[in-house]
Amino acid sequence: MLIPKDMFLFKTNSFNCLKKTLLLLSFFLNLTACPLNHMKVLRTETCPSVVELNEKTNIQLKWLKGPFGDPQTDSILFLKVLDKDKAAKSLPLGYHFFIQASMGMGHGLSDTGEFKTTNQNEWINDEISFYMPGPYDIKIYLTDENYNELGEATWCSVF
Ligand SMILES: [Cu+2]
Repeated sequence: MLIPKDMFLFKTNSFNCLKKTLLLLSFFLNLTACPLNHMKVLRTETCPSVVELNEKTNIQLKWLKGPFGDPQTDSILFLKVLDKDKAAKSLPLGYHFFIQASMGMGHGLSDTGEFKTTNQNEWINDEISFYMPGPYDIKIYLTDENYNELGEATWCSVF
């Protein structure tokens, strides 16, 4: 079973990041409403470059295309798996990444696509599509071969 524990908790690991987050929070709070608990979700207009999934795993993130707020246009997300010291590492065969996104008005993604890998280190999902532009809480999570959740990261993104 997939249990989205700590689903909305984003782990900030530096004071600067926290400061930036709070600044952005206060600036955008009344302009755009992100759906979830504002104090726990990193607010950024762009995707963070590295997020922590669990105590042993970070992932480097990069949108190769998008994100586009248009269900007709696929967005492409690249992931690279890093260890706790941010050095590249490979995951066991059978592990999977998934993406979820939610908007305050109560909908998710138009298409979650599928993360694919050939080396268990770099993954790409070229079929992600969003229904519309605006503020989203975006979550990436990792499971083992039996779909037990092993870690996750959530951030808020406005596009
Ligand atoms: Cu919407």
